[in-house]
Amino acid sequence: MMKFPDGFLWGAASSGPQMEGAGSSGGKAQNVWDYWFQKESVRFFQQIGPEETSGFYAHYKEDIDTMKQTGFNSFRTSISWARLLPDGIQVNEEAVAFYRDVFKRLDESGIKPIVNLFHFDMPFRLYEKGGWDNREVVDEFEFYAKVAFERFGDLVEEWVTFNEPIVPIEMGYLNDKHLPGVFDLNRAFQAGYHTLMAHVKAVRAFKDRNHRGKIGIILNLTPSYPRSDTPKDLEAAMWADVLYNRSFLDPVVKGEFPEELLSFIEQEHIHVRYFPGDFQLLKDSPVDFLGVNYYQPRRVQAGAPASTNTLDHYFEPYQWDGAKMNPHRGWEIYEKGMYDIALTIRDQYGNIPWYIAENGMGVEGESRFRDSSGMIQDSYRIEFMSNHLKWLHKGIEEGSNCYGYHVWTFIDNWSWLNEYKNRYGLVELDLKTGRRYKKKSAGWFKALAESNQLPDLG
Ligand code: BGP
Repeated sequence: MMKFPDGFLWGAASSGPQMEGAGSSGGKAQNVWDYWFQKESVRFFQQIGPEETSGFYAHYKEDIDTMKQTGFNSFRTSISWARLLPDGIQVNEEAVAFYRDVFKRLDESGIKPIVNLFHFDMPFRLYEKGGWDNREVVDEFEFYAKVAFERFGDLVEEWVTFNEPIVPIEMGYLNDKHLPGVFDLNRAFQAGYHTLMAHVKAVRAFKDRNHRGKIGIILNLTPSYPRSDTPKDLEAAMWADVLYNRSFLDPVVKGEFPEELLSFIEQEHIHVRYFPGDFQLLKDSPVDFLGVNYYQPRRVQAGAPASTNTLDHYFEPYQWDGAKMNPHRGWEIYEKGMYDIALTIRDQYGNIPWYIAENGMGVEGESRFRDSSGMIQDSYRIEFMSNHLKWLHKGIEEGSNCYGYHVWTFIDNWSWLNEYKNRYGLVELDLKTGRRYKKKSAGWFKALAESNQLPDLG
């Protein structure tokens, strides 16, 4: 019997920009995604823009009922900064009323809301000022966080500052998958540093005002596995780990930067502007808990010295022969990675309380798996979750302090540049009608959540 600890959190994660819709109503201002779609819709899969989400803004009552029927005892979403503070000064009371009703209904349904403040959705007016490049945005974020704590603090006990703070940096400053879409290592570090300071200021504001509940952050941790045990490959894995995991993990949990990161900054002649007092603030503001998004590992080998891409000098990806792939997303499925994360947190991060904040499988063309009743038989998704949970369970048995598992996602939702190409939901969204239909995995998840133990594959 794979029983999970009492009170284990079962549920799903989503985000405001990916599920709310109503992008230009309810008083919401534009965020970067609204702006980018308006400017360059060809970049978006099948040119489906951020207005075409699952429409939680209009459907939240029925969606919360469906969550309850699926056995959820918790659900994570994010507040839209551009909806709550359209001009950065005046609070949008329509947004307050909407979020308050959502959080209240969740609570009345026995579903703990876990509320995140930033999920890749920089308000456009701040993007115009330079976004995370600009230190002023740190103060704007602190103000936004304070407004959120004050307006919703009586209904929310679990707060998250950022979801995957490294993603907008990696995708926007070392890639062109988020705006601004440049390759600039110095700007990447500056923007990353400001993101971290925004997190720290929000944690401080929360603690200084003695708000009830806890505050944490959600990081996408990708364990780095070297191609071989040669010193060069081991060093490559170390760099990948330092840059992509420890760059945020160490400061938010331990209050300090990894030494290797500091030597990287020196080696690469990166100049990060900081304020006196920043480092003390960082030291004084560790998180109460950690959310971990786990989808795939990172397989690395020594980099090619002649490469033109700066980071490739340090490590390069390689395709492991034994890899099991999710061909739709192009991501490797490596369930044991979840166990490795569990032990790393136990042994190297003081066994801080943590939970799996996202894990899931995006699949293209799910309609072909419909049975005669019309239900999508997503047995592959059940197998995916089940195999990960077995490894997570082993990590918990061995003492890792994990208290929950959230699947990505509840209802198929809109996804950045991929839109509805890969579907992740336990519940299918009919894009034309907006209607929702449970997939087979929703029934399996209900059995899992209600029994607090791993059911048969079904
Ligand atoms: C995570 C993000 C989510 C979600 C998920 C699936 O990194 O936090 O917002 O999108 O990945 O990825 P994708 O939608 O790109 O397939």
